[in-house]
Amino acid sequence: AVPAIAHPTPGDSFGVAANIVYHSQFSSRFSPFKFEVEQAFYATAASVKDALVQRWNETYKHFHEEDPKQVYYLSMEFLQGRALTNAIGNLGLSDAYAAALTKLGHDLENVREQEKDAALGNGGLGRLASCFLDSMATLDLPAWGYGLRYKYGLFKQIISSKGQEEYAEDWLEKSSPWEIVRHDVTYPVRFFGEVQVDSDGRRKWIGGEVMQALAYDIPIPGYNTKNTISLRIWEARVPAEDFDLYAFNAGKHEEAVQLQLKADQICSVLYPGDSTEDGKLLRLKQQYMLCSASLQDIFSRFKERRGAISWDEFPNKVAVQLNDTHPTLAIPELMRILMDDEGLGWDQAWNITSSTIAYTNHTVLPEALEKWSQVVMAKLLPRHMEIIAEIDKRFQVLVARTRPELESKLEALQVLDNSNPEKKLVRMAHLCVVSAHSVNGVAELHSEILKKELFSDFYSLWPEKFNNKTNGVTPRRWLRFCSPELSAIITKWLRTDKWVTNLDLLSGLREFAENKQLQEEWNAAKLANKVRFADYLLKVVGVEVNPQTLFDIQIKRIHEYKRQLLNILSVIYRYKTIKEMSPEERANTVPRTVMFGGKAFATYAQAKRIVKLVTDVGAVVNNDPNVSPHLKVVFIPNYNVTVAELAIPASELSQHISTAGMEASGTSNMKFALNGSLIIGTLDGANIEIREEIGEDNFFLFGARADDVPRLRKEREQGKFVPDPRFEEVKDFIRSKAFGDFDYEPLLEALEGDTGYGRGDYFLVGQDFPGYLDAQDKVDETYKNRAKWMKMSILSTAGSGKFSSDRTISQYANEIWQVGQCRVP
Ligand code: 26Y
Repeated sequence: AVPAIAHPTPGDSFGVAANIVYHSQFSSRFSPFKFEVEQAFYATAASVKDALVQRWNETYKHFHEEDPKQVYYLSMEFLQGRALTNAIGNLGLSDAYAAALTKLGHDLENVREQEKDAALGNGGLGRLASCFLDSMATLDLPAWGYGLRYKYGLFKQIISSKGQEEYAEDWLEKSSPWEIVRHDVTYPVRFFGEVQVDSDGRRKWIGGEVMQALAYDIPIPGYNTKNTISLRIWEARVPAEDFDLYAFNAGKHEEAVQLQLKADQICSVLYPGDSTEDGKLLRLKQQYMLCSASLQDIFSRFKERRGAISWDEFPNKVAVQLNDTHPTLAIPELMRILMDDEGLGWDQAWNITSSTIAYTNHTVLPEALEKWSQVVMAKLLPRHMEIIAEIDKRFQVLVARTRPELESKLEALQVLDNSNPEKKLVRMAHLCVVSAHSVNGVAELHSEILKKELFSDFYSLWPEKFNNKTNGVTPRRWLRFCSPELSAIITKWLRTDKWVTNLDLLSGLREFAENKQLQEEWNAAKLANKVRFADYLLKVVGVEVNPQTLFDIQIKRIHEYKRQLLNILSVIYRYKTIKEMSPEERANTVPRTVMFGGKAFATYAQAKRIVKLVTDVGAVVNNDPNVSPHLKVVFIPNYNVTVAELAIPASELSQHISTAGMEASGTSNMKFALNGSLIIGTLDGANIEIREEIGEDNFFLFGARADDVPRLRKEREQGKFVPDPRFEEVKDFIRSKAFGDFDYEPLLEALEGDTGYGRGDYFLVGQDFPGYLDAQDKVDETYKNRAKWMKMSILSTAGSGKFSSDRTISQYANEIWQVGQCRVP
C-alpha cells in the first residue's frame, strides 16, 4: 500500500512555507538562484497541487470502491480562468498560504497575478462547463469533465487604431502547474479508412490514420469537502512506432514528420476557421478526438469494475451529458463500439445509447446550429456516417408508422438534410434530439422556445424528453473569492457563511435591505471594489476612471443580438445631450463611466465594427473637456475570466439587453446580480427569472417581448415602422464623421428597414431605442437616491440564491442523470 501523507492544515503556515520552498528547489522550472515572484507562483502552485493530487487519489479510490453511477460532462470548451485563488479557497488554506508567502518575502496578491488564464473556451457555454465542474465537486458527485487540450485557447485581443486584432496566446508557454500527464491513459483514435464486412456480417472500421489521445488531468477541488474530481483533457499525438525513421534517415525529413504535424493540428487551436474544406475537416477531427477518447476511457472504467459484463447495466453506471451539439459524435461512436466491437444488435445498442446520452441546447440562432457535410463525414468517419444514416432511416419509419400526419414535415425533421443534392448535410441537433433521452434548454423561456418553435414537432413526438435546467454560476468564484469584502459583510449579517454552499440563504439579507448600517457597509465594499478596478484600468489599460462615477458595464462576446450597438448608440445620444447642456445642467447629471468588454469572432465583420465604434466614441468623448467629467467610455481589452472577476464586483449597473428570444440564458447577468449590480435588461433568457426572484421594482426593464418579435420584424419589412427622431439623430451624427472617418455605413445600413445589407434591423435596435433611453433616465433618477439604490443593490444579491450552479447541478443529477452523492469520508 502507498503510505499516507498528512494533509496541510489551515493552522500550519510553517509547514506550507517549507513545502513551497521544497518545490522552488525540486519542481522548479527555473534556475535555482532566484526566487522572484514568478518562481514563487510556480512553487506555490506545485505545493497546492500536492494537496489536490492527494485528494484526487482518495476521491477516485473511493469512487472505485463504491462503484456508483458516474456522470461524464463532454464539452469542447472549458473556460477555467485562473486556479490558484479558487484552489486554496476551496481547500480552506487561503490564510495559510498568504502567511507562508509572507514568511518567504512575497505577497499572495502579487503571486496570484502571475497565473495565466486557462482559456479553453469562447464564452458562456465554456464558462458554464467550468462552473458545473466546481459544483459537481462541491456536491460530491462522481463526475468527470472531458475536453481537449488546445495549445492556443481563446485568442488574445489587442485594440489598435484598426480596432480588434487577434494574437495567439500560448497558455502552456511555461507549462501549466496544474495538469498531471497520464502516460498510462492513452487510446488510439482513427480517422478516414473504410468499412469492412466480415463473413458473419459484422462491420468493422479499418485502415486510415490512427493517432493517439493522451490524457492530462486538471484537478477540480470541491469547496469544504475532500472530493476532488478531474477535468481530463486530451492531446493528440503519434506513438513512436509510427514515426517513419527510415524515411527520416533517407533524408525525407518532412515526409517523416507528416503524421506528427497532423496530430499537432488537432489540438493547436480552439475553433479554427472553418470557411475552407480543410478547416471544416479539422473541426470535425477535434470533435471526434474528444468523443472517441472519452468514450474509450468510459468503457475501460466500466469494464474494469465488472467481471462478467452485462451491457444493459451500462446506463445504470454511466450518464453522458453533451454540452451542445459539439460532442454529438459520441452518439454514433457509442453505437459503433457496442455493435462492432462488442457485438450487440442494433436495438440493444440503441436502447443503451439513448438511455445514456442527454443533450443540452444553448442557442436557437440558426447560424450556430451545426450542420456537417455528409461527404466530409463519410470520408473522415465512414462507419459513423453509416450509423447516422441508419438512425435517420429508422426515424423516418417511426414517424410514418406512428405519426402519419407529420409526413409532409418529415424532410425538415430528418437527421439528414438532402434538400440540396449538391450539399447534403447532417443536422447535428436533430441527431441529438432523436437519440438522447433528455433535451434541455438553459432558461425557462429558452426551453419553451425549444418546445414551441425550434423542436416543436419533436416535442409532439416525445414530450417526456424535454425539460428545462436554468443555468447557474458558482458562488465560490463569483462572489466568495472575487469579492471578499462583500462576502464578509454578507457573512456578518447572516451570521453564517453557509450561504457559500447554500445560496438560498442570501434571502436572509432582505430584512436588512433598508438598514442604514448595512447600506453603509455595502456601499463601502462596492466602492473598494470600484477603486480596485479603477487601479487595474489605469495600470493595465492606461485609462483613468473616477470611482465616484456610476460604473455601467457590458461584458460578453460581441454579437449583434447582444446589442452592444444599442448601448453605444445611447451613449452617443447622452454625449450629444450633455454637450448641449449649460454648465448648471451638466452639474446635475449623474456622472457615468460606461465600460464595454468582449471579443468578436475573428471573421465576424459587423462585430468588429462595433468594437471599433466603441473605441472611436471613447476617443472623442473622453477627450472632450466639457463632457468627460460627466461621461467616459472605456473599452476594456482582452476580456477574460480574470477581468470579469475584477469588473463584476465593481459594477453598479450591468447591461443584458439582447433582442428578446435570442439569448438562451446568459450567465453574467447572474454574476452581476449576485454582486449587487442592478440590471438594465430585456425580457430575455434568464433575465426573466432573475427579475422574478429579485422583484420587478429592482430591475430596469425595457424592450419588445419575445412573442412580439416576429410581428415587429414583419411590420418593419412592410415599412410600417416609424423610427424615433433621436435614433435618426444619432445615426446622422455618426454619418457626419463625428467619430472619425472609419466606414460605419455597413453598421448603420443594417439598422435601416429597407436596404439590402443585413436583415432590415433584424435585431430591433431602432424598435427598442426609445424604451431603452427611458429606462436609462430611470437609472439616473434612481442613482440620485442613494438609499434607494443601495436597497435595490442589496435586494439583487438577496434574490440571487436560485442562480447557484449547485442548484442547477442538483437538478441535472436528480432529474436527468440519476447520479447520487459519493463523499470521501
Ligand atoms: C461555431 C459553433 C460550433 C459554436 C461554437 C460555440 C456555436 C455556439 C457556441 C457557443 C455558444 C454559447 O456560448 N452559448 C451560450 O451558452 C450560455 C450557457 O448556456 C448561455 O448562457 C448563453 O445565452 C448562450 O449564448
